[in-house]
Amino acid sequence: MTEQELLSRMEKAIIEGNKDEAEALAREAVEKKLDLSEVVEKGYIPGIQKVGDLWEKGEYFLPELITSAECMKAAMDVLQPEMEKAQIETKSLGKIVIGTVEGDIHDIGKNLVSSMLSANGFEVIDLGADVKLEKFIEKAEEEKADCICLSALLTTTMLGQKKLIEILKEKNLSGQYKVMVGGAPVNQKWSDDIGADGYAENAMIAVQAMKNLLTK
Ligand code: B12
Repeated sequence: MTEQELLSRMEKAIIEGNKDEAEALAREAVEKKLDLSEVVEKGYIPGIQKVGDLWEKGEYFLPELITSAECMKAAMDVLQPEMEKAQIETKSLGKIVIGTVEGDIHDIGKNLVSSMLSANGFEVIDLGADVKLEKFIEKAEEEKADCICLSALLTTTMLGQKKLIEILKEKNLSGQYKVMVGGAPVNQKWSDDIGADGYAENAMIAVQAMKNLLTK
């Protein structure tokens, strides 16, 4: 199978909700020593994006979404440890606390950002999804983190990103931690309006944006 065929089958496995296939293809990519970041970016992500489109068109319903999300997770469970192993032992580029804000259980995109950052030399503390705003700050304090990364996929939970920046101000902690925001409804304008330090539209761009942010 060529690399291109493998990538197309990955996309198809996510769209069709074939968990065994999604997982087996991830193992195959590892065995073939492919560039795993590229595999995620060009194989699995287009799959879940297609699922999103089908849902928006009303062709897919919640059960399909959940199944596809599970497939994505199964593939990432294989790929993430390998991506971390492959990372050359270097000094950590910075400590990041990441999570999806409270009220929001979407974690596929956040997991990708988390994997990419950790595969590229950042130390990542992933708090999961539906994380209380205070918890982000507590963890950042405890770990002496450099940056707090907030994911939000709902227009309602985006407000949590704004709120966290306000809480940091109230606690006189602005400046102590950089704040990076992301998620499908988030954009550069929103990031600027709420006073975040950084925004990235996808996981690959997030790595570069984080490097720029923490070396400024
Ligand atoms: C999969 C999915 C689900 C799955 C989530 C599974 C999981 N474990 O995550 C399930 C089925 C559980 C789900 C549930 C719901 N969902 Co939903 N879901 C989606 C869907 C189809 C895809 C999201 C996704 O994973 N995309 C793929 C990833 C790779 O992309 P991403 O998340 O955008 O992440 C990338 C970037 O945004 C960025 N990024 C993400 N986070 C961060 C963070 C930082 C710091 C940075 C820098 C970058 C970054 O990098 C990522 C990787 O490249 C979207 C549709 C869409 N088009 O987005 C709807 C969508 C987000 N869901 C929606 C809704 C309404 C819901 C529900 C309320 C449905 C319901 N009625 O119950 C519930 C939410 C419950 C809750 N409280 O959270 C709406 C939101 C509408 C809105 N405007 O608020 C959407 C847009 C669908 C729609 N068009 O109606 N959902």
